[in-house]
Amino acid sequence: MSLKIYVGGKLCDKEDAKVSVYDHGLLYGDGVFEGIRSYRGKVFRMTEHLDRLWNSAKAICLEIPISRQEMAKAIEDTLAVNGIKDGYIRVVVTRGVGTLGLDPNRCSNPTVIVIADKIALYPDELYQKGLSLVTVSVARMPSAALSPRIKSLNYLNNILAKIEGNQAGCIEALMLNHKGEIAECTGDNIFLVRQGRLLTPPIDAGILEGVTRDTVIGLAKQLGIDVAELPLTKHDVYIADECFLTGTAAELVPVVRVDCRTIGDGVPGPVTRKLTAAYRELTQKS
Ligand code: PXG
Repeated sequence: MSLKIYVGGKLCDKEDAKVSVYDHGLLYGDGVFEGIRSYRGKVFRMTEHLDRLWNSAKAICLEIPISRQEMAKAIEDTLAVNGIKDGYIRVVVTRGVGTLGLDPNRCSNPTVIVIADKIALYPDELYQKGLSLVTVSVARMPSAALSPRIKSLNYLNNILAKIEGNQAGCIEALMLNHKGEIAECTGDNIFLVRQGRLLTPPIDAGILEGVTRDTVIGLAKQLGIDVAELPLTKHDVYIADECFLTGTAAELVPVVRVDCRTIGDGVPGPVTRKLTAAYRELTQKS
């Protein structure tokens, strides 16, 4: 049976789920999106993802044509009709069909799309052994140009960094901000552990406010782990005892090498393992 996709209020077959070539989401990357997980048939952190989607839309003056309740229902219906329990949900709101000019005022209706699919997980080996990162020359977009807090359809900044990372043989790449501080990876936030303390760049380092990041900070506090959001440099990464990444799809992934330096003992550390276990428990019970 073909996957059903929600497009503009209707569930249609995957083969028929199409947008116009005049949609400004395609022509200019003008739109916003979310990547959400469901565990055991329940959407994880629905409110937080919808809040971020609405905030991203507000920042680009895009009015989402349905209510939050309707969006939540569209997500739940799309999961249910496809019989997906543990899955990945992509919500996209584009500016809609317009003319060939940039002007969003020439677009009629924003298009709402909900895709629910199986989740493509990183191989289990990566969670056991940890991954290698490389710092790339592509800087994260400065907020004065385009705020990284907006989860927009324009991901070329991250894609260029990903390409550079791939060329260096890494599946994730570490991006710095225009000041040379640690920002985030192309699709994940970064955490360090130093002397038992959890460190992560603050939002004003120019990063996406990751939902997983927030969840992990909350879990760490519950577990009595000291957390600080501080400007960090590459040097802080190199001398960290532990390093891991967070993201909706990846959850927590240990990092054991950065720029050919071994991080800590070169294996996933105790704080990373403890937080990973706590995160998995939370996804299974909430
Ligand atoms: N930083 C960036 C730049 C991201 O795009 C995260 C951090 C992690 O945020 P969450 O809320 O997921 O904890 C993201 C989000 C994918 C995919 O298909 C993932 C993201 C973006 C685009 C695609 O895996 N990650």
